[in-house]
Amino acid sequence: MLLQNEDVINYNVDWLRRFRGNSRLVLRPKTTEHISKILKYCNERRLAVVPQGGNTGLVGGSVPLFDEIILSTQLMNEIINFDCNSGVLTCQSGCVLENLSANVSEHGYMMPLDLGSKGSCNIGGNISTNAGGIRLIRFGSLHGSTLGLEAVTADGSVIDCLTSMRKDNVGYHLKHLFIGSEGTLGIVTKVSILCPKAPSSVNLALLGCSNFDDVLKILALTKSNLGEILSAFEFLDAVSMRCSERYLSQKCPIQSAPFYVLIETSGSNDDHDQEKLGGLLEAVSSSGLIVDGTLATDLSKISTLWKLRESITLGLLEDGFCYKYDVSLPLSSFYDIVTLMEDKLKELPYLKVCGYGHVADGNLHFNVTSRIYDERISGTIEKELYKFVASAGGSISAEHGVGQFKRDHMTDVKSPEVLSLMRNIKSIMDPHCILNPYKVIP
Ligand code: FAD
Ligand code: S2G
Ligand code: ZN
Repeated sequence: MLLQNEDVINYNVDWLRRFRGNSRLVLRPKTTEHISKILKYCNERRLAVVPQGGNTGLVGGSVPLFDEIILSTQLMNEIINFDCNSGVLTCQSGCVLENLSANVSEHGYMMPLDLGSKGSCNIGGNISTNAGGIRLIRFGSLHGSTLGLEAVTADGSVIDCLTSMRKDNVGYHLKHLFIGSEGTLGIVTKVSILCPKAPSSVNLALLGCSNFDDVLKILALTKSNLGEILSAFEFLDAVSMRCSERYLSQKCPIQSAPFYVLIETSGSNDDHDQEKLGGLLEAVSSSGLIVDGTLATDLSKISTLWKLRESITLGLLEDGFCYKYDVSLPLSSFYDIVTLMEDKLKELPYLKVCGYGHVADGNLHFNVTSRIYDERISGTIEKELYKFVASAGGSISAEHGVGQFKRDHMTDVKSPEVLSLMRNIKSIMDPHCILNPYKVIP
């Protein structure tokens, strides 16, 4: 469709309002065949294409830089099959994650990932970014739960790696090329995902701690005490919690603390799970690791507590501009970057510095906000943060990908041999570089 003004923004600007393209053309195919024909046509004429799912990506990967054609999977939202015996869901890539969750839960199953963007993100986008989310600690990454997929490469070839089998050791495992490649190697059109049975018993504890070391001690006790029933372990600092409270106009139900931890259990026996969780809560409070805590056992209270974690992202945007960094760090220096950056930024007009995220995965979401974009703030963060991550042996992108935002840091973190192999793979699969140009590969 040719974009009228009000649509231009929706498709050309990323979710953070940080990156803006200038495309006047969005194509919204419904089938694999449509995509195959579109890409064949574009490839022959060297027309660049940006694949777009829910446009909730946070590294500018889903929007054009110039006038690349936007290929939206919005209309590819058909559920092809759900096998109630195996829990394998087969669907088109434009299905919205939340709709898939609702669908599989009717059969007593759940999706193996849960993100705050579930209301808009597509499963094709999740796979293309190898999205993590709050349940990675329990269900692993999409490289494991994606059994197969179908994708279309730049010349229009349909690569059928779709399977509902858990084991398929025949030839190269090509699906992994498309998982996390952010639309630069092909457009994912269908996926088959292994869904776990939905738990009959869910509990969520919210604990307040006086320092980050206690968060780590609670994490260690949680892993040894809860074992297989642990399904999420998230942390947020006081600034993040206040930000969510303000956004939601909802008070945190426990007394203020410098740090908070959310611990979720998912199992099949309430008594067993609550006994284990009770043992853990007893252990952490008798060791003086918490200042306060509350336990939610009914779904509505559980959802209210999760909202405090999920609303941070939206709350931060209310400040104006959000400098968002998603990094992996060793737990030994995990939160140091927040205190370091507070000091480095103290002379500049920042509003907030905060840290939250999937601490059990070693994944920190570091954010700074200011009224308007300030190059001095961005420059200070870029200079200090990447140096800190490199010196700590971390990763400059834990789950959000590279997109255009982190592309120019690739030469700092990937060896010339790794980058050259990436370029060779790209040149075989997309020799005319029409797929999501200017992203991921510097
Ligand atoms: P888009 O943003 O549309 O695209 C993302 C990338 O994938 C782009 O490079 C695009 O070109 C490519 N792409 C999209 N569809 C296809 C396709 N079919 N074939 C090939 N390439 C494709 N991310 C996490 O990992 N964990 C979180 O916990 C998390 N929480 C979030 C919370 C909020 C409030 C928001 C706004 C975002 C969050 N994200 C999180 C980031 C984002 O939601 C994920 O990266 C998500 O996977 C993007 O899906 P999407 O459909 O919106 O993809
Ligand atoms: C999360 C979402 C985006 C952000 O909340 O887990 O992945 O960094 C993030 O706020
Ligand atoms: Zn996250």
